[in-house]
Amino acid sequence: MFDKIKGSIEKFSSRNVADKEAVKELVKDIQRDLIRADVDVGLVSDLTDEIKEEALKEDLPSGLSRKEHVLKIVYDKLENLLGEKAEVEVEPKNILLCGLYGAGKTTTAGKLADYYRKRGMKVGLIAADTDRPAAYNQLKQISEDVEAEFHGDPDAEDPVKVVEEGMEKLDTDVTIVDSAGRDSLNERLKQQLSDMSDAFQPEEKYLVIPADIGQSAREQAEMFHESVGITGVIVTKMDSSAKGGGALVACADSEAKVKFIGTGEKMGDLEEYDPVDFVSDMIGQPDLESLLEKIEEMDTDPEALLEGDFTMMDFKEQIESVTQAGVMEEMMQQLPFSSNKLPDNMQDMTEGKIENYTVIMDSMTDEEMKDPSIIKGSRRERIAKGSATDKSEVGELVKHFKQTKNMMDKFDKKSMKRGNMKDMMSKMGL
Ligand SMILES: Nc1nc2c(ncn2[C@@H]2O[C@H](COP(=O)(O)OP(=O)(O)OP(=O)(O)O)[C@@H](O)[C@H]2O)c(=O)[nH]1
Ligand SMILES: [Mg+2]
Repeated sequence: MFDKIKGSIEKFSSRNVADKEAVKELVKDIQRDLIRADVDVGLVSDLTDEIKEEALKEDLPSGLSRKEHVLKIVYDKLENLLGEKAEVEVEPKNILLCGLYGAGKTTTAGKLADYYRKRGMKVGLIAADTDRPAAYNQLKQISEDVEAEFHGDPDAEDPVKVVEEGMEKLDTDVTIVDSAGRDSLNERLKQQLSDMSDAFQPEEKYLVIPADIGQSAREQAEMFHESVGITGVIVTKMDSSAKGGGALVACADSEAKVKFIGTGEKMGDLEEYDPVDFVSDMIGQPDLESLLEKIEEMDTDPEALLEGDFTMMDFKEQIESVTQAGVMEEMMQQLPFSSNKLPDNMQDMTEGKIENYTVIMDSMTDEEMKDPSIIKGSRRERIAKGSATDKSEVGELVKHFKQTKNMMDKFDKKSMKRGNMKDMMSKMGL
Protein backbone atom coordinates (compact mmCIF):
# COMPACT_ATOMS: atom_id res chain seq x y z
CA MET A 1 0.00 0.00 0.00
CA PHE A 2 2.74 2.39 1.01
CA ASP A 3 4.70 1.93 -2.19
CA LYS A 4 1.58 2.47 -4.25
CA ILE A 5 0.54 5.65 -2.45
CA LYS A 6 4.08 6.90 -2.70
CA GLY A 7 3.86 6.51 -6.47
CA SER A 8 0.56 8.39 -6.58
CA ILE A 9 1.96 11.24 -4.50
CA GLU A 10 5.08 11.44 -6.63
CA LYS A 11 2.90 11.67 -9.71
CA PHE A 12 1.01 14.57 -8.15
CA SER A 13 4.19 16.28 -6.95
CA SER A 14 5.75 16.22 -10.38
CA ARG A 15 2.86 18.13 -11.92
CA ASN A 16 3.35 21.77 -12.68
CA VAL A 17 0.05 22.92 -11.27
CA ALA A 18 -2.05 21.55 -8.49
CA ASP A 19 -5.40 22.41 -10.03
CA LYS A 20 -8.77 20.79 -9.48
CA GLU A 21 -8.05 18.09 -12.05
CA ALA A 22 -4.75 17.18 -10.38
CA VAL A 23 -6.35 16.97 -6.95
CA LYS A 24 -9.19 14.85 -8.29
CA GLU A 25 -6.75 12.48 -9.90
CA LEU A 26 -4.63 12.24 -6.76
CA VAL A 27 -7.72 11.45 -4.71
CA LYS A 28 -8.79 8.80 -7.19
CA ASP A 29 -5.31 7.25 -7.16
CA ILE A 30 -5.15 7.17 -3.38
CA GLN A 31 -8.63 5.69 -3.24
CA ARG A 32 -7.57 2.88 -5.53
CA ASP A 33 -4.32 2.29 -3.60
CA LEU A 34 -6.16 2.04 -0.28
CA ILE A 35 -8.84 -0.28 -1.57
CA ARG A 36 -6.21 -2.55 -3.11
CA ALA A 37 -4.55 -2.70 0.30
CA ASP A 38 -7.89 -3.96 1.66
CA VAL A 39 -8.71 -0.85 3.65
CA ASP A 40 -12.39 -0.71 4.59
CA VAL A 41 -14.34 0.98 1.77
CA GLY A 42 -16.29 3.20 4.14
CA LEU A 43 -13.10 4.56 5.69
CA VAL A 44 -11.58 5.11 2.25
CA SER A 45 -14.61 6.98 1.06
CA ASP A 46 -14.71 9.24 4.14
CA LEU A 47 -11.01 9.96 3.88
CA THR A 48 -11.00 10.82 0.21
CA ASP A 49 -14.10 13.01 0.56
CA GLU A 50 -12.35 14.95 3.29
CA ILE A 51 -9.18 15.34 1.26
CA LYS A 52 -11.09 16.57 -1.76
CA GLU A 53 -13.17 19.02 0.19
CA GLU A 54 -10.36 20.52 2.24
CA ALA A 55 -7.87 20.57 -0.60
CA LEU A 56 -10.15 22.44 -2.97
CA LYS A 57 -12.37 24.57 -0.79
CA GLU A 58 -10.28 25.77 2.07
CA ASP A 59 -8.57 29.10 1.72
CA LEU A 60 -4.91 28.63 1.11
CA PRO A 61 -2.88 29.31 4.26
CA SER A 62 -0.48 32.12 3.41
CA GLY A 63 3.00 30.93 2.59
CA LEU A 64 1.91 27.55 1.30
CA SER A 65 1.46 26.76 -2.35
CA ARG A 66 -1.64 24.85 -3.37
CA LYS A 67 0.49 21.79 -3.95
CA GLU A 68 2.00 21.96 -0.48
CA HIS A 69 -1.39 22.56 1.03
CA VAL A 70 -2.78 19.44 -0.65
CA LEU A 71 0.21 17.35 0.44
CA LYS A 72 -0.18 18.52 4.01
CA ILE A 73 -3.85 17.52 4.02
CA VAL A 74 -3.02 14.09 2.57
CA TYR A 75 -0.26 13.72 5.17
CA ASP A 76 -2.58 14.54 8.05
CA LYS A 77 -5.40 12.32 6.86
CA LEU A 78 -3.21 9.28 6.24
CA GLU A 79 -1.49 9.68 9.55
CA ASN A 80 -4.85 9.87 11.23
CA LEU A 81 -6.03 6.77 9.41
CA LEU A 82 -3.01 4.78 10.57
CA GLY A 83 -3.53 5.51 14.25
CA GLU A 84 -1.03 6.25 16.95
CA LYS A 85 2.64 5.56 17.37
CA ALA A 86 3.38 2.76 19.79
CA GLU A 87 4.70 3.52 23.26
CA VAL A 88 7.11 0.75 24.08
CA GLU A 89 8.87 0.86 27.44
CA VAL A 90 12.03 -1.10 27.92
CA GLU A 91 11.52 -2.39 31.45
CA PRO A 92 11.10 -5.74 33.18
CA LYS A 93 7.80 -7.34 32.27
CA ASN A 94 5.94 -10.52 31.42
CA ILE A 95 4.60 -10.82 27.88
CA LEU A 96 2.01 -13.35 26.75
CA LEU A 97 1.64 -13.91 23.01
CA CYS A 98 -1.59 -15.23 21.58
CA GLY A 99 -3.18 -15.65 18.18
CA LEU A 100 -4.51 -18.06 15.61
CA TYR A 101 -2.61 -20.78 13.72
CA GLY A 102 0.45 -19.70 11.80
CA ALA A 103 0.11 -16.01 12.69
CA GLY A 104 3.78 -15.77 13.58
CA LYS A 105 3.60 -16.14 17.38
CA THR A 106 6.66 -18.32 17.86
CA THR A 107 8.79 -16.27 15.47
CA THR A 108 7.61 -13.06 17.15
CA ALA A 109 8.46 -14.47 20.59
CA GLY A 110 12.05 -14.79 19.36
CA LYS A 111 12.01 -11.32 17.78
CA LEU A 112 10.76 -9.72 21.00
CA ALA A 113 13.40 -11.56 23.01
CA ASP A 114 16.02 -10.23 20.60
CA TYR A 115 14.55 -6.70 20.84
CA TYR A 116 14.69 -6.59 24.65
CA ARG A 117 18.04 -8.37 24.94
CA LYS A 118 19.62 -5.82 22.60
CA ARG A 119 18.27 -3.13 24.92
CA GLY A 120 20.01 -4.58 27.94
CA MET A 121 17.32 -6.81 29.40
CA LYS A 122 17.84 -10.39 30.51
CA VAL A 123 15.25 -12.33 28.54
CA GLY A 124 13.59 -15.73 28.83
CA LEU A 125 11.25 -17.70 26.57
CA ILE A 126 8.66 -20.22 27.76
CA ALA A 127 7.28 -22.81 25.34
CA ALA A 128 3.62 -23.10 26.31
CA ASP A 129 2.34 -24.53 23.03
CA THR A 130 1.75 -28.07 24.25
CA ASP A 131 -0.55 -28.94 21.34
CA ARG A 132 1.95 -29.13 18.52
CA PRO A 133 4.90 -31.47 19.19
CA ALA A 134 7.30 -29.49 16.99
CA ALA A 135 6.57 -26.22 18.83
CA TYR A 136 8.97 -27.03 21.66
CA ASN A 137 11.95 -27.58 19.36
CA GLN A 138 11.12 -24.53 17.26
CA LEU A 139 11.20 -22.18 20.26
CA LYS A 140 14.23 -23.90 21.80
CA GLN A 141 16.19 -23.33 18.59
CA ILE A 142 15.05 -19.72 18.42
CA SER A 143 16.08 -19.05 22.01
CA GLU A 144 19.57 -20.29 21.20
CA ASP A 145 19.68 -18.00 18.15
CA VAL A 146 18.74 -14.91 20.13
CA GLU A 147 20.69 -15.91 23.25
CA ALA A 148 17.64 -16.03 25.50
CA GLU A 149 17.06 -18.35 28.44
CA PHE A 150 14.54 -21.06 27.75
CA HIS A 151 12.06 -23.23 29.53
CA GLY A 152 9.90 -25.97 28.05
CA ASP A 153 8.94 -29.60 28.42
CA PRO A 154 8.49 -31.62 25.22
CA ASP A 155 6.17 -34.08 26.99
CA ALA A 156 4.03 -31.58 28.84
CA GLU A 157 0.29 -31.55 28.33
CA ASP A 158 -0.73 -28.66 30.53
CA PRO A 159 0.52 -25.26 29.32
CA VAL A 160 -0.31 -23.60 32.65
CA LYS A 161 2.01 -25.98 34.44
CA VAL A 162 4.79 -25.22 31.95
CA VAL A 163 4.32 -21.49 32.58
CA GLU A 164 4.45 -21.96 36.35
CA GLU A 165 7.61 -24.08 36.13
CA GLY A 166 9.15 -21.54 33.78
CA MET A 167 8.50 -18.72 36.23
CA GLU A 168 10.15 -20.75 38.98
CA LYS A 169 13.17 -21.63 36.89
CA LEU A 170 13.89 -18.47 34.91
CA ASP A 171 15.38 -15.45 36.58
CA THR A 172 14.84 -12.98 33.76
CA ASP A 173 13.76 -9.34 33.40
CA VAL A 174 11.57 -9.86 30.37
CA THR A 175 9.81 -13.21 30.15
CA ILE A 176 7.83 -14.15 27.05
CA VAL A 177 5.28 -16.97 26.78
CA ASP A 178 4.57 -18.52 23.37
CA SER A 179 1.11 -20.07 23.32
CA ALA A 180 -0.66 -22.52 21.02
CA GLY A 181 -2.68 -21.42 18.01
CA ARG A 182 -6.23 -22.37 17.03
CA ASP A 183 -8.39 -22.09 13.93
CA SER A 184 -10.56 -19.62 15.76
CA LEU A 185 -10.94 -18.05 19.15
CA ASN A 186 -13.03 -20.85 20.67
CA GLU A 187 -13.99 -21.45 24.28
CA ARG A 188 -11.06 -23.77 24.87
CA LEU A 189 -8.53 -21.20 23.68
CA LYS A 190 -10.19 -18.47 25.75
CA GLN A 191 -10.06 -20.69 28.83
CA GLN A 192 -6.46 -21.65 28.23
CA LEU A 193 -5.37 -18.03 27.75
CA SER A 194 -7.28 -16.96 30.83
CA ASP A 195 -5.68 -19.71 32.99
CA MET A 196 -2.24 -18.84 31.67
CA SER A 197 -2.87 -15.16 32.42
CA ASP A 198 -3.84 -15.97 36.00
CA ALA A 199 -0.62 -17.88 36.52
CA PHE A 200 1.69 -15.60 34.57
CA GLN A 201 0.19 -12.17 35.39
CA PRO A 202 1.49 -10.61 32.17
CA GLU A 203 1.88 -6.85 31.89
CA GLU A 204 1.43 -7.23 28.15
CA LYS A 205 -0.87 -9.56 26.26
CA TYR A 206 -0.12 -9.19 22.58
CA LEU A 207 -2.32 -10.57 19.84
CA VAL A 208 -0.22 -11.65 16.86
CA ILE A 209 -1.94 -11.34 13.50
CA PRO A 210 -0.58 -11.76 9.97
CA ALA A 211 -0.83 -8.80 7.55
CA ASP A 212 -2.54 -10.93 4.92
CA ILE A 213 -5.84 -10.99 6.77
CA GLY A 214 -6.25 -7.31 5.81
CA GLN A 215 -9.29 -5.54 7.18
CA SER A 216 -10.61 -8.59 9.03
CA ALA A 217 -7.87 -7.79 11.55
CA ARG A 218 -10.41 -5.48 13.11
CA GLU A 219 -12.90 -8.19 13.98
CA GLN A 220 -10.17 -10.48 15.29
CA ALA A 221 -8.54 -7.76 17.34
CA GLU A 222 -11.86 -6.78 18.88
CA MET A 223 -12.76 -10.35 19.70
CA PHE A 224 -9.46 -10.97 21.45
CA HIS A 225 -9.70 -7.58 23.10
CA GLU A 226 -13.08 -8.36 24.61
CA SER A 227 -12.44 -11.91 25.72
CA VAL A 228 -8.73 -11.98 26.50
CA GLY A 229 -8.06 -8.33 27.30
CA ILE A 230 -5.13 -7.86 24.95
CA THR A 231 -2.91 -4.82 25.50
CA GLY A 232 -1.77 -4.53 21.90
CA VAL A 233 -1.41 -6.11 18.49
CA ILE A 234 1.65 -7.23 16.57
CA VAL A 235 1.09 -7.36 12.81
CA THR A 236 3.50 -9.82 11.16
CA LYS A 237 4.43 -10.48 7.53
CA MET A 238 4.19 -6.82 6.55
CA ASP A 239 6.95 -7.63 4.06
CA SER A 240 5.06 -10.31 2.22
CA SER A 241 1.48 -9.10 1.96
CA ALA A 242 -0.16 -6.32 -0.03
CA LYS A 243 -2.88 -6.15 2.59
CA GLY A 244 -0.72 -4.92 5.47
CA GLY A 245 -2.10 -1.39 5.16
CA GLY A 246 -5.63 -2.71 5.51
CA ALA A 247 -4.68 -4.65 8.64
CA LEU A 248 -2.99 -1.63 10.25
CA VAL A 249 -5.86 0.72 9.46
CA ALA A 250 -8.35 -1.85 10.76
CA CYS A 251 -6.50 -2.11 14.08
CA ALA A 252 -6.19 1.67 14.36
CA ASP A 253 -9.96 1.78 14.00
CA SER A 254 -10.41 -0.74 16.82
CA GLU A 255 -9.79 -0.66 20.56
CA ALA A 256 -6.58 -2.65 20.16
CA LYS A 257 -3.54 -0.68 19.11
CA VAL A 258 -0.65 -1.91 17.01
CA LYS A 259 2.62 -1.98 18.96
CA PHE A 260 5.06 -3.74 16.65
CA ILE A 261 5.20 -4.88 13.05
CA GLY A 262 7.05 -7.89 11.71
CA THR A 263 8.86 -7.21 8.48
CA GLY A 264 10.63 -10.47 7.67
CA GLU A 265 11.56 -13.94 8.85
CA LYS A 266 14.79 -12.95 10.58
CA MET A 267 14.98 -12.23 14.30
CA GLY A 268 15.91 -8.57 13.68
CA ASP A 269 12.85 -7.98 11.51
CA LEU A 270 10.68 -6.33 14.14
CA GLU A 271 9.87 -2.61 14.30
CA GLU A 272 8.01 -0.43 16.71
CA TYR A 273 4.89 0.78 14.99
CA ASP A 274 5.21 4.38 13.81
CA PRO A 275 2.63 5.75 11.36
CA VAL A 276 4.63 8.96 10.92
CA ASP A 277 7.45 6.89 9.44
CA PHE A 278 5.14 5.36 6.87
CA VAL A 279 3.61 8.66 5.91
CA SER A 280 6.92 10.55 5.68
CA ASP A 281 8.16 7.79 3.48
CA MET A 282 5.16 8.15 1.22
CA ILE A 283 5.24 11.91 0.88
CA GLY A 284 9.00 11.94 0.40
CA GLN A 285 11.29 13.22 3.10
CA PRO A 286 12.67 16.35 1.39
CA ASP A 287 9.20 17.58 0.43
CA LEU A 288 7.89 16.87 3.87
CA GLU A 289 10.80 18.53 5.60
CA SER A 290 10.35 21.81 3.76
CA LEU A 291 6.61 21.59 4.18
CA LEU A 292 6.76 21.13 7.92
CA GLU A 293 9.38 23.86 8.25
CA LYS A 294 7.10 26.28 6.51
CA ILE A 295 4.13 25.37 8.62
CA GLU A 296 6.13 25.60 11.79
CA GLU A 297 7.36 28.99 10.71
CA MET A 298 3.87 30.27 10.11
CA ASP A 299 2.92 29.30 13.64
CA THR A 300 5.94 31.00 15.14
CA ASP A 301 6.53 34.56 16.16
CA PRO A 302 8.85 36.07 13.52
CA GLU A 303 10.95 37.79 16.20
CA ALA A 304 11.60 34.48 17.94
CA LEU A 305 12.72 33.00 14.69
CA LEU A 306 15.58 35.41 14.48
CA GLU A 307 17.01 34.67 17.87
CA GLY A 308 18.71 31.43 16.90
CA ASP A 309 22.21 30.92 15.72
CA PHE A 310 21.93 31.38 12.02
CA THR A 311 22.12 35.07 11.07
CA MET A 312 21.64 37.06 7.89
CA MET A 313 25.44 37.29 7.72
CA ASP A 314 25.67 33.51 7.58
CA PHE A 315 22.95 33.52 4.98
CA LYS A 316 24.94 35.95 2.85
CA GLU A 317 28.08 33.90 3.17
CA GLN A 318 26.19 30.80 2.24
CA ILE A 319 24.61 32.40 -0.77
CA GLU A 320 27.96 33.77 -1.92
CA SER A 321 29.57 30.39 -1.59
CA VAL A 322 26.84 28.96 -3.75
CA THR A 323 27.50 31.45 -6.54
CA GLN A 324 31.18 30.59 -6.63
CA ALA A 325 32.31 28.48 -9.53
CA GLY A 326 28.94 26.93 -10.28
CA VAL A 327 28.73 25.11 -6.97
CA MET A 328 25.01 24.98 -7.45
CA GLU A 329 25.18 23.08 -10.73
CA GLU A 330 27.72 20.69 -9.32
CA MET A 331 25.52 20.04 -6.35
CA MET A 332 22.48 19.47 -8.52
CA GLN A 333 24.36 16.97 -10.62
CA GLN A 334 25.40 15.00 -7.60
CA LEU A 335 21.92 14.61 -6.31
CA PRO A 336 20.35 11.27 -7.09
CA PHE A 337 17.17 12.79 -8.46
CA SER A 338 15.84 15.62 -10.57
CA SER A 339 15.79 19.11 -9.10
CA ASN A 340 12.01 19.18 -8.85
CA LYS A 341 12.25 17.09 -5.69
CA LEU A 342 14.21 19.76 -3.88
CA PRO A 343 12.44 21.84 -1.27
CA ASP A 344 10.86 24.83 -2.99
CA ASN A 345 13.11 27.42 -1.49
CA MET A 346 16.19 25.63 -2.83
CA GLN A 347 14.70 25.00 -6.19
CA ASP A 348 14.03 28.70 -6.57
CA MET A 349 17.70 29.55 -6.11
CA THR A 350 18.42 30.40 -9.70
CA GLU A 351 21.65 32.23 -10.49
CA GLY A 352 19.69 35.41 -11.24
CA LYS A 353 17.94 35.32 -7.92
CA ILE A 354 21.13 34.69 -5.99
CA GLU A 355 22.69 37.73 -7.64
CA ASN A 356 19.65 39.82 -6.75
CA TYR A 357 19.81 38.68 -3.15
CA THR A 358 23.45 39.66 -2.87
CA VAL A 359 22.74 43.15 -4.20
CA ILE A 360 19.80 43.56 -1.82
CA MET A 361 21.87 42.50 1.18
CA ASP A 362 24.58 44.96 0.18
CA SER A 363 22.00 47.70 0.65
CA MET A 364 21.15 46.68 4.18
CA THR A 365 22.62 48.35 7.25
CA ASP A 366 24.50 46.32 9.87
CA GLU A 367 21.52 46.70 12.15
CA GLU A 368 19.23 45.25 9.52
CA MET A 369 21.62 42.39 8.81
CA LYS A 370 21.68 41.55 12.49
CA ASP A 371 17.95 41.70 12.91
CA PRO A 372 16.07 41.41 9.62
CA SER A 373 12.75 41.46 11.47
CA ILE A 374 13.00 45.28 11.53
CA ILE A 375 12.89 45.37 7.74
CA LYS A 376 9.43 46.73 7.22
CA GLY A 377 7.76 49.75 5.53
CA SER A 378 10.21 52.56 4.87
CA ARG A 379 13.28 50.40 5.46
CA ARG A 380 12.07 47.95 2.88
CA GLU A 381 11.45 50.80 0.46
CA ARG A 382 14.94 52.26 1.05
CA ILE A 383 16.63 48.89 0.49
CA ALA A 384 14.65 48.27 -2.69
CA LYS A 385 15.67 51.69 -4.04
CA GLY A 386 19.30 51.23 -3.03
CA SER A 387 19.51 47.88 -4.79
CA ALA A 388 17.36 48.87 -7.78
CA THR A 389 15.00 46.05 -6.96
CA ASP A 390 11.39 45.81 -5.91
CA LYS A 391 9.90 45.94 -2.41
CA SER A 392 8.38 42.52 -2.97
CA GLU A 393 11.82 41.11 -3.77
CA VAL A 394 13.17 42.49 -0.50
CA GLY A 395 10.24 40.87 1.31
CA GLU A 396 10.87 37.63 -0.48
CA LEU A 397 14.52 37.64 0.56
CA VAL A 398 13.59 38.18 4.21
CA LYS A 399 11.06 35.37 3.99
CA HIS A 400 13.57 33.14 2.28
CA PHE A 401 16.11 33.93 4.96
CA LYS A 402 13.65 33.00 7.68
CA GLN A 403 12.85 29.71 6.02
CA THR A 404 16.51 28.92 5.57
CA LYS A 405 17.31 29.98 9.09
CA ASN A 406 14.61 27.79 10.46
CA MET A 407 16.09 24.87 8.62
CA MET A 408 19.72 25.74 9.31
CA ASP A 409 19.31 26.10 13.03
CA LYS A 410 18.74 22.40 13.09
CA PHE A 411 22.05 21.62 11.44
CA ASP A 412 25.66 22.03 12.25
CA LYS A 413 26.40 25.70 11.76
CA LYS A 414 30.07 25.20 11.02
CA SER A 415 29.43 23.08 7.99
CA MET A 416 26.98 25.71 6.76
CA LYS A 417 29.58 28.40 7.12
CA ARG A 418 32.03 26.41 5.11
CA GLY A 419 29.32 26.43 2.49
CA ASN A 420 29.34 22.70 2.66
CA MET A 421 26.03 22.22 0.93
CA LYS A 422 26.61 18.57 0.27
CA ASP A 423 27.01 17.86 3.93
CA MET A 424 23.86 19.78 4.64
CA MET A 425 21.92 18.01 1.95
CA SER A 426 22.94 14.63 3.29
CA LYS A 427 21.82 15.68 6.74
CA MET A 428 18.49 16.55 5.29
CA GLY A 429 18.32 13.08 3.82
CA LEU A 430 18.46 14.42 0.28
N1 LIG B 1 7.88 -12.95 5.70
C1 LIG B 1 7.60 -13.08 7.00
N2 LIG B 1 7.37 -14.28 7.52
C2 LIG B 1 7.07 -14.38 8.82
C3 LIG B 1 7.00 -13.24 9.66
N3 LIG B 1 6.69 -13.66 10.91
C4 LIG B 1 6.57 -15.01 10.83
N4 LIG B 1 6.79 -15.46 9.59
C5 LIG B 1 6.73 -16.85 9.07
O1 LIG B 1 5.43 -17.37 9.26
C6 LIG B 1 5.47 -18.75 9.50
C7 LIG B 1 4.68 -19.10 10.75
O2 LIG B 1 5.35 -18.53 11.87
P1 LIG B 1 5.27 -19.08 13.34
O3 LIG B 1 6.04 -18.16 14.20
O4 LIG B 1 5.61 -20.53 13.40
O5 LIG B 1 3.71 -18.91 13.60
P2 LIG B 1 2.88 -19.39 14.87
O6 LIG B 1 1.80 -18.39 15.07
O7 LIG B 1 3.75 -19.68 16.00
O8 LIG B 1 2.26 -20.74 14.30
P3 LIG B 1 1.52 -21.90 15.16
O9 LIG B 1 2.30 -22.09 16.38
O10 LIG B 1 1.54 -23.10 14.26
O11 LIG B 1 0.12 -21.43 15.40
C8 LIG B 1 6.93 -19.12 9.58
O12 LIG B 1 7.35 -19.67 8.37
C9 LIG B 1 7.63 -17.79 9.83
O13 LIG B 1 8.94 -17.75 9.33
C10 LIG B 1 7.24 -11.94 9.08
O14 LIG B 1 7.19 -10.88 9.71
N5 LIG B 1 7.54 -11.93 7.74
MG1 LIG C 1 3.95 -21.34 17.23
